[in-house]
Amino acid sequence: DQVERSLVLVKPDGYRRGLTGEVLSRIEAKGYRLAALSVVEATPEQLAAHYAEHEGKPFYEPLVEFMSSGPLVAAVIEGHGCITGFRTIAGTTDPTTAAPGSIRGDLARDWGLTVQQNIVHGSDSPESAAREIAIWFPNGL
Ligand code: DAT
Ligand code: MG
Repeated sequence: DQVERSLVLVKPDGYRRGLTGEVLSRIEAKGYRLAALSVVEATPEQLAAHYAEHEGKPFYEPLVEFMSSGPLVAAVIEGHGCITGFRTIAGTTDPTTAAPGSIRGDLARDWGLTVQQNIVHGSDSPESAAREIAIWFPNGL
């Protein structure tokens, strides 16, 4: 299996709701390998770096606050096409319209908050994956 790596987060809502196993199970069932796995409380520096592209947007501050609201799980997954593949099994950003069968479509909903609590993050490109893996696994894999 040609190695492509993606950075996956089980966000604080997913961790709090006990959905970490469900998310990891779907990743493994799809055929991707877990290369690294960690439960962490995100630092402000990590979140500023991770979400730099969203700084200044109306949901940025609530997003960082939400991501600081409890432990999250950081994972590096491996497998051919896993960057696009994970985003496909995650579903689209808005959980209300995310497809049934996807993580967000099956397990998340809109809570009427400024920020979407949509259980998971997945890198959106090889460049993002490399950048994000360095943020969450600064000591390497
Ligand atoms: P994704 O997580 O699908 O890659 P993104 O990178 O555009 O989406 O945004 C990062 C997170 O910010 C997303 O998971 C939830 C939140 N978010 C994005 N757009 C939003 C919006 N319009 N309203 C509320 N929250 C939003
Ligand atoms: Mg994104």
